[in-house]
Amino acid sequence: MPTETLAGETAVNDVVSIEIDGGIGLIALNNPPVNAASHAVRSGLWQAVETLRKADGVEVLALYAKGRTFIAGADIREFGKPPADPWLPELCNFIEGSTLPIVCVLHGTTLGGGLEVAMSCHARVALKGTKVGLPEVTLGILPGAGGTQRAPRLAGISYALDMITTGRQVSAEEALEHGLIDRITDGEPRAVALAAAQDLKDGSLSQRRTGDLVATPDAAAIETMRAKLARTQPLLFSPHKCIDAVAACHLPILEGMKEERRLYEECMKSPQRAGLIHAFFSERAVTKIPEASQEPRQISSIGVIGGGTMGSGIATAALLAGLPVTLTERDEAGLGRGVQTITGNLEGAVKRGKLTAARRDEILGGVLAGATDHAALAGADLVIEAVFEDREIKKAVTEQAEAVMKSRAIYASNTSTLPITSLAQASKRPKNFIGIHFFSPVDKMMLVEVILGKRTSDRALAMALDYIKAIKKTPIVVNDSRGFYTSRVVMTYIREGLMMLADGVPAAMIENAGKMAGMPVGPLSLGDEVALDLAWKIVSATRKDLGVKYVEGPLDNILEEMVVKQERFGRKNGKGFYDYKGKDKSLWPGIPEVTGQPKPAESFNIEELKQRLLVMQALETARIFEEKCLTDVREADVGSILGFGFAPYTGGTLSYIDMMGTAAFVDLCKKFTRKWGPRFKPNKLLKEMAKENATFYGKFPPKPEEKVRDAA
Ligand code: 3H9
Repeated sequence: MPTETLAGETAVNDVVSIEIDGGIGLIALNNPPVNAASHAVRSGLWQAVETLRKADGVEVLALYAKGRTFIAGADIREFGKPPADPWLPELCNFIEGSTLPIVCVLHGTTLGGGLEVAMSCHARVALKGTKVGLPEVTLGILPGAGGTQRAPRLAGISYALDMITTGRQVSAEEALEHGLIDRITDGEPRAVALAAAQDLKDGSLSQRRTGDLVATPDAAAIETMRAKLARTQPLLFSPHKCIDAVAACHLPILEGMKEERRLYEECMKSPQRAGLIHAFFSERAVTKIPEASQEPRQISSIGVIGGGTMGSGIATAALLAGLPVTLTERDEAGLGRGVQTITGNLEGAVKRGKLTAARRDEILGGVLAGATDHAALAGADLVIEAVFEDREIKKAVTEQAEAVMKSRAIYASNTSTLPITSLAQASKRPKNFIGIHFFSPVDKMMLVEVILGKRTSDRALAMALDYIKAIKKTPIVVNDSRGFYTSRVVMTYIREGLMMLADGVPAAMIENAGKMAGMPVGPLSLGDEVALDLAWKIVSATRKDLGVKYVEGPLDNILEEMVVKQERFGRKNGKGFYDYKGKDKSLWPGIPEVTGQPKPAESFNIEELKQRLLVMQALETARIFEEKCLTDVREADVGSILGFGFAPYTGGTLSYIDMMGTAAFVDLCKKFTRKWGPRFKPNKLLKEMAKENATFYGKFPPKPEEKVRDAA
């Protein structure tokens, strides 16, 4: 093809274009939002290389992407559809086999198939700030376009194994250090592509074709990783397949890729893949907040009452999102502690590169204000209360704050359990009263549970959602009830752990069962994190509120003994079910003094213990759904994974039931009811669904436009 015809940008198809500039063939991708390697990208890219290869005078090719990122992976939306040529692995091999050298320019988050395309190019340049990763394992699959063969060749087996089995994103600097990329530079992708291609042409940037490289054998790294995953993730399917695939990298690359493909197909068939990909899309769906039909609303300043760990975390999140914050505390000492915690949080953000030192100084120089008088909250559009979980204290601060707040400002309680409608009784403007439940630690936990009281208005909800969007967290919206959704389910997990203790299950076995079931921590450990005295307070408040209706159980005795008699409150005072020494912890040897001597481990079936822990949480979710506290099946799933780490491979609590089949789930509940007690009784909704052979997603299809809904 004559060069002149390619002067300026020429479209190959809707998402790929080419141009020729001084002997350099430029290929640009433009497939928003994340340049996923869809069929159009793959075929366009193939055609682009083919065309430029034949063009007169082109000596070197450079590939870059427009928009926010280079390719962020294969197009997950195409999974499950019939394969369309070229497949990504074929494309990668085609790129690698190109006689004309190809350099690519990475920016944004170059992930999965995107990094695989990059690794098949002959040199890789990244813009400053780029992150790269092979996150396939988080979707229940493995890098299936040569990633398991090329990463070890470029970066060594040990490092590749770590990246592939964790799915973590690494900085460009780290990628450079390990040889995954060849250079980091500043600039616009197109200009950098031109310059890099020029350097490739004149030899100042060297080619590294992965097919020519050999991964240094490292059997020890492979065996160490196998042993580690057998211990930490025995239940997950794809991490083990990732190791098998990397282990094939001693073969010639095309042979290794055949093995990779075989293992990839196995992962694609696994129900865990379905669960994890379902969770990926649900999470994004619940984050979407439709433009409300309400009047324009804007939150330009936040008030936070209470400078404890939660209050300081909430204040930090708002400050990092650019919102001015006024923090109030009851006295100077409390305020000082709060400001100190926030300052520490900001320091951490500077260290992690999330905040500039100059902005930190600005924040501490006035964007953050502190006061011991609630009058300081007069200018806030949204005030979030994060004081003790105590009705009387909450009532008093509500009254004091409302006395000075703007009439249309929103008041939110960060309660984790107390019903919002009852807390709103202290408010003169219950329409503007809402629950915004954060999780600890606030900076790490992405979920925020928004709770609607009986009289909460749509405007208050819309304001709360706007604010959560501003601080880049994922909201779920639930109707009012004791413990709402997440705390209520978390408590059942902890409670099941305590019930197992009462049944005589050895504590270590309970903890292992939790982790082996896919929970991030065992139930006793979680009890310690949540704080046993808080759990005891909640139990006592529930008992007081429910009066004669409250049914006492072994849980009350264990908690009372631990908290009241032994003063073991959990991690916060260094002793709970575990003894804590700095970062180390070990199970407290005195547990049998509280619960009685455990039975031998052989008396229990570990599979059944694992099921008990998951079934109990899923069952409680089904109850909450029946009570209409939860109304969106996706919010149930996302809330369970992001809020309390419910075994992510299941897709979430309701997907767990759907995947098992409602009838099988109900049968299991009945079996557990006979064996372990009435807390496992399936609810009416589940029994009906079992009869109809219905699934949650089939019977209650999610409607995205209902996110902002009438609270009445
Ligand atoms: C893979 O590569 C397999 C290969 O090894 C082998 C193949 C043979 N596909 O998260 P956001 C959508 S597996 C399709 O809100 P952010 C997402 O749904 C893939 N769509 O933005 C959303 O759409 P919508 C390995 C995708 O800035 C929109 O983009 N790669 C994909 O917070 C914005 O997403 C991964 O696992 C995709 N691959 O975060 C990366 N990715 O607006 C997965 C995103 O309609 N992606 N979308 O809801 C991510 O981690 C984040 O999306 C990313 C951006 C960090 C890229």
